Amino acid sequence: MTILHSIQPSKRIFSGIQPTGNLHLGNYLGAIKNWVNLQEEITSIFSIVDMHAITVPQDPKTLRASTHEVAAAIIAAGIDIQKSILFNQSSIKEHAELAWILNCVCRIGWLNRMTQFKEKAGKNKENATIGLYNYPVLMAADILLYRATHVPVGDDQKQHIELTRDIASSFNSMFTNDEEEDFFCLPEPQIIGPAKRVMSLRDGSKKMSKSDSSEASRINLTDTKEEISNKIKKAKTDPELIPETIENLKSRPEALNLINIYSSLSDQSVEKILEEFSGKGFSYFKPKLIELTIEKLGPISSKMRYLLKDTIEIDKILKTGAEKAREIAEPVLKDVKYLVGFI
Ligand code: AQP
Repeated sequence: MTILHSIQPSKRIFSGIQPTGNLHLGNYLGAIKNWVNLQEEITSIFSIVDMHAITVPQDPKTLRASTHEVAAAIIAAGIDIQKSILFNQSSIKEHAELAWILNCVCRIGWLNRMTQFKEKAGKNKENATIGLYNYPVLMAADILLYRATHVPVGDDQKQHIELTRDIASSFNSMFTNDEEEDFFCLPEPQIIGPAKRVMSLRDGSKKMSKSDSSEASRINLTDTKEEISNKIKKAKTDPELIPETIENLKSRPEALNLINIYSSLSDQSVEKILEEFSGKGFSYFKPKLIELTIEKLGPISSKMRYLLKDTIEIDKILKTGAEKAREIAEPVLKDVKYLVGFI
């Protein structure tokens, strides 16, 4: 009988976000907005994943500033640091230690299938960092280090959660005896709401992304009213009217994207939005979307600006969060090391 130090909770939420520049509407609707709702159910762990950020070159000064900005954005969007744990990944060394062990479980063939690496490395694959290739193993370590059961993410991260499940399952069969319970549970992705994948405002076939060279492609959480208004006014649409059913939007990605954004921001179903706007053109719809986006993002960006006036306080919040996270992470890593055979 193996004596272990950590306990598998019946439910535990973990998710992360990279401090790689301005957070955008996709990060907010695909991830943070859902985190805010989920924290009401159970203590959740949210990490600013700075170790993931350095998989592509970062200016150290900018990385530090972005870490503060992302922390401020998460708190401003409604994460309650009394209820949830918020910390930056690099302050818990166990992430890197577990990632190494999982590197020795994960197969090269599994990593070769990851589409995010192919997209981010592009044609210059030979010149990409090993960290960028290895990113999904570190992500698996982030999740499994807390024996998390649920991972709220945008649709783009689904493949990485599937890989995490494969790694967890493989670890269990390599290191847990038949008569013992599996050590890692297989975490479930939680991909919630109509804005699972918010698309670029300039091209409905590309996801809204921090690294898109076009500023007009995304709405940042820090955008002014004027910027939000201009970007939505210029957002690509088509000359057709808004239809009655979602089926009729399937071949109109830009139109569908704006309807999904409206639906998610207003917390109403897409059906309800179509009922309200069907038969109208985008010249009618866009001003309504502008008004709603400003109403929802305005308070977040003003609170963010307020919080950023005191970065020492933000550092304190992250440090307290790291202490709480470490209490969970240390015994899990201790167990993993034991199971693997380290003394
Ligand atoms: N467009 C999106 N729609 C819905 N969800 C999204 N997420 C990101 N983009 C969208 C979700 O936001 C969370 C944090 O993402 P991240 O910052 O860790 O990484 P990312 O997916 O690499 O974000 P970007 O903006 O696309 O960054 P770059 O341009 O650097 O690659 C995740 O839950 C993600 O699903």
